[in-house]
Amino acid sequence: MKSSFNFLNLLVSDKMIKKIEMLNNPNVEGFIEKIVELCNPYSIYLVTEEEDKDYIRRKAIETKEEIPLKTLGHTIHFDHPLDQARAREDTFILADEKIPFVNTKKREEGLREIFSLLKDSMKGKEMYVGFYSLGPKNSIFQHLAIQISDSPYVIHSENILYRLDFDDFKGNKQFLKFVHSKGELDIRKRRIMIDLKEDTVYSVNTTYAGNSVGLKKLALRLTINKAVKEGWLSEHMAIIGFEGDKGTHYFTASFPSGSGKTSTSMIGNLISDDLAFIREINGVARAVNPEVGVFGIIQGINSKDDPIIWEVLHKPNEVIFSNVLMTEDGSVYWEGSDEKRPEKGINYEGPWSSDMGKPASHPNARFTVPLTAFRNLDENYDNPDGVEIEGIIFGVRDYEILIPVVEAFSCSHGVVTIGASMESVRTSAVIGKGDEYEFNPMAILDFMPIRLGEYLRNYLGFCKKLKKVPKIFGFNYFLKEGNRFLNSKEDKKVWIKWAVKRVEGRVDAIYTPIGLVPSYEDLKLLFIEVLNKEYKMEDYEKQFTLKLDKYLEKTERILKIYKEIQAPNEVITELEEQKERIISYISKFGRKLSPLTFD
Ligand code: SPV
Ligand code: MN
Repeated sequence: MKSSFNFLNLLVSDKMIKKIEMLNNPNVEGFIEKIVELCNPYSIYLVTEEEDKDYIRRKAIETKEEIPLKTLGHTIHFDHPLDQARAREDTFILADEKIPFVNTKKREEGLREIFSLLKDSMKGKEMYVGFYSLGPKNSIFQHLAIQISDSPYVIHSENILYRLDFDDFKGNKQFLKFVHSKGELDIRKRRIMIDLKEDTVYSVNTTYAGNSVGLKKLALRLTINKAVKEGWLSEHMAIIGFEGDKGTHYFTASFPSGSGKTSTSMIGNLISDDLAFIREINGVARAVNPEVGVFGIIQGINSKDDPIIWEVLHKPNEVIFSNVLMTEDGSVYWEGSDEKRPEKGINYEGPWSSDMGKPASHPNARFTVPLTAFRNLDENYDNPDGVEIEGIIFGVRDYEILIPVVEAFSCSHGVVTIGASMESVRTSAVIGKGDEYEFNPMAILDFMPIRLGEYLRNYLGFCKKLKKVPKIFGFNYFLKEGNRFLNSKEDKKVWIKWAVKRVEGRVDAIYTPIGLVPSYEDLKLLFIEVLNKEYKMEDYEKQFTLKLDKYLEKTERILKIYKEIQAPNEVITELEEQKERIISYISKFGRKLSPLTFD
């Protein structure tokens, strides 16, 4: 059969033509044609099978987007100094109405702007077209996606992070579309336009993966929109299996970027470190990882605290390091590593030496690796049916208020007063000022493409569909007294153990106005069991004293936000009830409530 595919004046091999004809998918042809016409590349290369991955690895090196390092499979990539993190201000949801907390731009205007920036952007360059599956193949969770880019680094990252899947595009299938061009890397003209109407995202003048690798955070905007329409959840969450006395229990965990999600994922069996698709199947919440790789923060990774990641980053294996220091002998160094700090090297700003008094690597420097490199990978990581979720963790970076662990009274109490009430200190994963508290419900606000109230309505509706409801926990690893953290890094293992025991029904909890908290006696035993450490009563008291006045202020702050945006009644009611409970406790016990006086 003759294809109607119109190659214009493009250099395309017969092999590529055959591939396209084989698909017999007019949507795919139409999409590629449209982008060819817009971006005007010199040639086109379809990434559809294993051998194409080799081609892309070679191209990444030939174009100097990546530099090979001395360990086999390791390369380094540098992003522009002003392009080291997600660019919130340059990222727009195309919508004709204003939406609170969403950076919108009128659709026509946004499309006009991005098309003019993409016009002829690939002139003289090769255009790569990658075909992927978000989520396992042969699965109800699956979404197909195509990434077009002129950057071998971007396609290389996609090849590591996602499942290559060409065959599933056969016929008239729908798919998500991502168009990226490095353009001139003129950061002033960096734009990311998200078109929910056409399930398409355009990105230009950037290479930082959070802005350019479509299937990661750009796809998240599209899938949140789909999930809310279709009654499932697309979340910024890790998926982890924790061992209990009665076998493995799977949890999802949502933390704002740079606030403990990856380290939490390493405590159990890894399925996902960043994203989750969750569906109700026969009354049970089941989840899959849309990805098969990790794009993780490297700063602070050391052999003692992070032995698994350390191993992944030091053995011969496919790794793209980005924005770390490259040394003369072809190895890398990052801040917080326990290797000796080199005297000099090259980083994303050019030559670096220790006497410059600057960090050797960027705080948002990253590594890109396949999941299969991790020795704690869970056997179900690619299971088309997903895994049953029994616990949900919402964690924040809060130095002042929240206690280390609390369990919600119910699904809606947890969703509203823990997940939807998250306030967390901003980290270097987003361009801009650090160290400010931000309202960040479900750690997903940066990716919210629709009204937050609609998103929460769907979440609460999801709770109601479940016959087996996961327990919801709030975590905070970052509580301080003055400048000192009240917990050590490894204490999180104890909070997790407690949560697992709660899921198994093997431990009691104490009622407080904000939720259920662990007793001193139980934690004392768990500290011995998990860390072989003595847990002092005075530490418990410091960590778990409820600052009721602060909790009240927080509840009022959040309530105000949700009243202003006319959130669903259930959201308002949960918060008002929480407020009343806190007020009544303050009148009985005062502004602070020591856990030792808990009943
Ligand atoms: C995050 O910042 O949440 C990440 C990395 O997972 S990025 O791809 O930049 O979003
Ligand atoms: Mn993330």
